[in-house]
Amino acid sequence: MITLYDFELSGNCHKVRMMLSFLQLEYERIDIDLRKKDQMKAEFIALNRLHKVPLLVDDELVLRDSAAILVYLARQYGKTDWYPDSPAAMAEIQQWLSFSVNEVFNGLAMARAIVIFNRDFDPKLAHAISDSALDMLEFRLREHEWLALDQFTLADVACYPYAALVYEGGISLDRYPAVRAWFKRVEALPHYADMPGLPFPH
Ligand SMILES: N[C@@H](CCC(=O)N[C@@H](CS)C(=O)NCC(=O)O)C(=O)O
Repeated sequence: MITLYDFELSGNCHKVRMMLSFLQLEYERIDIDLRKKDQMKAEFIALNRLHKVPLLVDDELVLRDSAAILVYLARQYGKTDWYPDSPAAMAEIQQWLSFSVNEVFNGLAMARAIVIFNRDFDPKLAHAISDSALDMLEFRLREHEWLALDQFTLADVACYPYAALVYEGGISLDRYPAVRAWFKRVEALPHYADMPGLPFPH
């Protein structure tokens, strides 16, 4: 039995919701409303001392961190080609998982969080990191359909939500046609899941 501790407006949580939907896995959803500080309640801290969602529980296994959860779901429940065995392929995907928690989170996610959650973060810094993240995505996607390898992988799941939500942070994607075309490819996949703000309003 899978349980997801989830906040509807979180892009990190949405990576996991997308994955569960792609894999057509049933799960129980427990709402952790970050605006009400539910993540600081003792029951939740007992599960994740870092007080962050997403958190996934699968029987005895308790997992925090969206990237770790994506790896687990891909390998435990099929779609191994989304995280293949070859060391080179794993490392290529890992580059993008790292990019998703560095440039994407500190740039694209923060630019949005400043606007929609009133997050205390330097807007100039968030926009500067966003620019370099979007340049990197555009550079890759000008010549390739997907972020890692020649196929859809966990790299795309990990980077899509905050990239496609960044317009909510007041950042225009007009200069990034290859990124917008990639959004369309992700959004056309079977069992793609939406969330408030997604799919991207093309
Ligand atoms: N690297 C983690 C980051 C998780 C994270 O920052 N979660 C945010 C919501 S998007 C959170 O729960 N923040 C609440 C807090 O820090 O108290 C992941 O990818 O899951």
